[in-house]
Amino acid sequence: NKHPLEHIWTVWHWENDRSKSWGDMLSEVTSFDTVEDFFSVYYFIKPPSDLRVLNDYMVFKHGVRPMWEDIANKDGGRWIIILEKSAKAMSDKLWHDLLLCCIGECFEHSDEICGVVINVRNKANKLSLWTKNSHNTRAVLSLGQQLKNMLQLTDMQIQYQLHSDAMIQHGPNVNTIYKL
Ligand code: M7G
Repeated sequence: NKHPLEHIWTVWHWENDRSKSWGDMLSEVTSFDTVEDFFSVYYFIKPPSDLRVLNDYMVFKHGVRPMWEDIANKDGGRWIIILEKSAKAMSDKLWHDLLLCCIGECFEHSDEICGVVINVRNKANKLSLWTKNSHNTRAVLSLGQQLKNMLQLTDMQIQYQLHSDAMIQHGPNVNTIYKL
């Protein structure tokens, strides 16, 4: 017997292709709802350190598309962890740990979690935890603190940004509303 998870999770992959719009670069890979199926997917896909630049993985609760526009995300935001490229193993480890914390429902306020994203980029990778309602300050700050504790990010600063700001501001200029 497989061990059921609280939620069904869907894995998405995004790969840059200049001929397409952002949404068309996104593809749904698979879904899982047991611990065993999670690990089959996890070991089947490449670790973030083997992905080419301008690739992303997204793992979201079933029914939530990994985009700002989804009804579950539109009033939300994300906690972002910047991962230096020099620390390759770090990206893989934190990606693994954050996934396990999410699918294993280790977080308090886990109902506020929409999903997890890793962006592989030239200068640095970005790992983020997407939350549903940015006005739920208590849950947002609690999730940020738990993220720091569970992933042992004592020396690293994490930042919370609103998707509504990311939609209109770009790249490094997106407003940060909380830092921990
Ligand atoms: P990014 O991939 O989140 O980060 O956003 P990056 O700047 O480190 O590459 C890059 C660009 O992708 C944005 O400026 C948008 O044009 C597009 N994009 C990213 N996301 C997450 C979305 C989204 O959810 N919806 C839409 N429409 N575009 C997005």
